[in-house]
Amino acid sequence: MPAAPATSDVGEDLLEGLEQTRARTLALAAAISDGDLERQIDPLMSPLVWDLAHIAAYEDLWLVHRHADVPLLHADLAATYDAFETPRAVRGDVELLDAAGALQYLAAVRERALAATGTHGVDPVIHELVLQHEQQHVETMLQTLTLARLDGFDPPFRVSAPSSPTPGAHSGLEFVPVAGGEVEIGACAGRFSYDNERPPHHVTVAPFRIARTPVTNASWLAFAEGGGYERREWWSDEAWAWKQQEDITGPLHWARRPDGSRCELTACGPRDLDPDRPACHVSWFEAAAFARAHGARLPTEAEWETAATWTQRSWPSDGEAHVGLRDRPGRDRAAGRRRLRRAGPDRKRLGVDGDRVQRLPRVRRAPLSRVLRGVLPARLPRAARRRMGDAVPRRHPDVPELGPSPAPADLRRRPPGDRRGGRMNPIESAVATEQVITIRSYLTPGDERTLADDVLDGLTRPFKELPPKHFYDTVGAELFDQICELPEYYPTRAERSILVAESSRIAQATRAAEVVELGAGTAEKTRVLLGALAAAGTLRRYVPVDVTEAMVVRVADELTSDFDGLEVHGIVGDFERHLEHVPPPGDGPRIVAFLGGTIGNFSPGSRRRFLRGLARLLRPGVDHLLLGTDLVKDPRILEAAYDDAAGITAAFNRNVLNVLNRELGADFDVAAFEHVAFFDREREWIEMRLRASRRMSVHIAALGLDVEFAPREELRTEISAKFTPQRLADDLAAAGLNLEQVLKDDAGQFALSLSTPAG
Ligand code: AVJ
Repeated sequence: MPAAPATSDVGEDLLEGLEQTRARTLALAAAISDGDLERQIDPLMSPLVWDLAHIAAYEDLWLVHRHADVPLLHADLAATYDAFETPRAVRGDVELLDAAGALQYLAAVRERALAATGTHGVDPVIHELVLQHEQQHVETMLQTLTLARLDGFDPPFRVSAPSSPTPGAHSGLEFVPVAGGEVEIGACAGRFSYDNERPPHHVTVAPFRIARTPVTNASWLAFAEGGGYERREWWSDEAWAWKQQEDITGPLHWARRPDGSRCELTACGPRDLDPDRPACHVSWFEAAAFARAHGARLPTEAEWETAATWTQRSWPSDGEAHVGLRDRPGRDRAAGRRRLRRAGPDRKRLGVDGDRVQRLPRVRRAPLSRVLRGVLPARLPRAARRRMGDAVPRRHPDVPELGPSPAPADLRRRPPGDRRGGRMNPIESAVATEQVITIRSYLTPGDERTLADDVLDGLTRPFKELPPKHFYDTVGAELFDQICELPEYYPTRAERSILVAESSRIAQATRAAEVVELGAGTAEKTRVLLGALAAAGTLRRYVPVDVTEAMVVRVADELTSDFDGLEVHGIVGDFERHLEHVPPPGDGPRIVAFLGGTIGNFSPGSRRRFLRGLARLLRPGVDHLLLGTDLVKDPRILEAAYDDAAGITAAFNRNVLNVLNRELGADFDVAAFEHVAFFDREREWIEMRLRASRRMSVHIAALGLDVEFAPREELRTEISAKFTPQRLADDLAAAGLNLEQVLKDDAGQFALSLSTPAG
C-alpha cells in the first residue's frame, strides 16, 4: 500500500477525524443502557453491540491487518462481525460480545490501529474508508434508536433544531430546469467514497426540471391530508398493494397526539412536526405517489447526480435554460447577447451574460440549511456527512453535493425596464439595493478551437508536446485539488503558509483597495490576503479571472457574503488571452495576484512576455504584482512532488488524453501511456511527459489526423519552472518590474514576491 507519512495535512486530518468520530460513537453508547445495547430492538436492525464490535472488527481488518500485515486481534470473531457472513437477519440469534466486551474490543483495536499507523503511515484511502465506515454506523445506530423509542433517551450530540428563519419560504416543490447534456458522474479514482458509480463516466441526460430543495413536512402533510394515501390513481399497482397490506397512512415516524395533531416520533421522543424540515422516512412507493400527485416523477440516479453536483457544472439562469457540462456560451451578434450554442435561440444565459447581476438577500439560502445546522452541532469533517447549508467543499470529487444548490436564488437578472428607470417588479425593487456582483464572460465559440489548434500543432511536431492548460477539465481540476493535498506536493501548503504569515505585512506595504487574481479558482488561499486587506480597511473590490464560469460565480457569491461590502467583478475567460478585459484600476492601489507557481508553466520567453502584459495592468509605484514562484531545491523533493506514491499526478497527467478522446474524438489507449516526471537540472524545471509503452497509431477524428507513436516515444505535457532569487529578479526586470520584496515560507521552499513597474 502506498503510505503517506502521518505528519502530512491529509494524515492529520484523517487521524483527527478518526478520533472525533470515536468520541461521538462512545458518547452515543454511553447514553444507552447495557440492556438496550444488547437486545435486538427491531428485526430489521442489528443489536447495537453488534454495530460497536463490527466497527472494531472492520478497523482491525483494514488499519491493522491489511495495512500493516499484522494478524487480526480476534480471528475467532471475524465471521460474526463480518457484514456478509452474518447478515442482519441472523444478528439477533448469534452469540455476541456483551456491551463491556464490545467497548473493550473497540479500545484495543484503536490502540493497535494507531501503532500500525505509526509504523506504516496514514493511507489516504484506507483511513478514509475506516473513518467513513464508523460514521455510517453511528448513523445506523441512530436509526435503530429512533425505532427503539427509548423512554427519556437523549442522544448526547443532538440539540433541538431551531425553527426556520423564513418559515414557509420553501415547499420542496419549486422546480428549476437543468439542461442535461453529456455529463460526468461517478466517484473519482484515487480517493475513497461510498459510491458505486465508478470510475467516473459520461452519461447523456435529457433536459429535466427538479425541485431545488427537499420536500418539506408541510408539503407532505398537505399531500397526506389531501387524500394522498387514499387516491388510487397516484399509486402503482405494486405500491397500492403494499400500502394496503401494511396499512401505511403517512411517513414511518409520524403519529397523532390524543388531540389529533400530528407529531413526529424521534429518538428523543415525540416532537411537533416542523413544517420546514424535510419529510423523512417515506418509502420509494410513497415518494413516487407524492411525485405523481404533483404531476412529476422521481429523478433517475443520473439526473439526481447531475442536479446534486450542479454547481460544479453549470449555472442556473433565472428559470430559463441551464448549461450542461460541455456547453459554452456563444455570441449572438444580431441580438447583442450571449446564448447557448446548443440550446435553442430563446434560451438566454443569465448571470454571466454581461448584465449586472445582484444578490437578493431575502432569498439567499434555503432556510432548511439553518434548520438542520442545529441538529448535529459537532461538525465531523467528512464530505458524506455534510449537512445542507454547510459551505460547499472545494469541488469535492467523491460525493455529490446533497441538499439545495447553494445559489440559484441569489443571482437574478436585472428586470428589463430597470436600467431605463422603468417599473421594477416589487420583490426586486424591495431588495435591489446595492449591486455588488458583476460577471462577464469572454469565452466565444472559437474557444473550442484552441484545443484543436494546440493538438494539431503540438502532436505533429518532431518532439510532441501539449500545453498544460488542457489538463483542467472537471476530472483534471478534481485531480489537481487532490494533488494539492498530497504529502509530497508542498507548493500549495508552502504558499498558503506565507500568506498566513505575511498577509498583514502585504496589506501594509500595498494598502490595496483591489485584488485582481489570475486563475482564481476557488480563491481558497486568496481569502487570507483579502481578510488582511479587509482588516486594514482598504479592501473594496475583487476581480477574479478564471475560465470556469461556475467557479467565478461561486467565488463571487461566497466572497460577497464573507466580506461585507466587497464588490466583485468576475471575468470568465483565459488569462492568456483576455487580460485586456480586466477593468481599469479603481480609486485605490491594486494588487494583481498570480499564485500557485503557475508562472512556471510558461516557457522562458513567453514567461517574460506574459509578465510584461501583467505590468501593463499596474501603475508604477502605486500597484503591485504578487507573484507565487516555486524555488529550486533538492531534485528528490521536486521529483517526488510530481511523481507521488499514490499515483494522483500520474492520473492527472494521463487525464489530458481523456480530454482529447472526449473533445476531439481521439482514440488514445490512455492506460498504455506511462507517467514520467523529472527535474531538468540545466533548465531548472520539472518536465512531465507521457511515454508510449508500445508502438501506437492514434486517430483524432475531429482533426482527421493520425498520430504515430514509436515505442517509448514521449509527449511533453508540462514544464513547471523552479526559480532562484536571481532568476526571479532577472525575469521581473526583463518585464520592466522592480522587485520590492521576496517572502518565503519557513522551509524556504516557495516564494511570494511583490514588484511594481519601474517608473
Ligand atoms: C498549478 C501549474 C502550478 O506546476 O506545480 C501539479 C500543476 N502539475 N502537479 C505545478 C501541477 C503537476 C502546478 N501548477
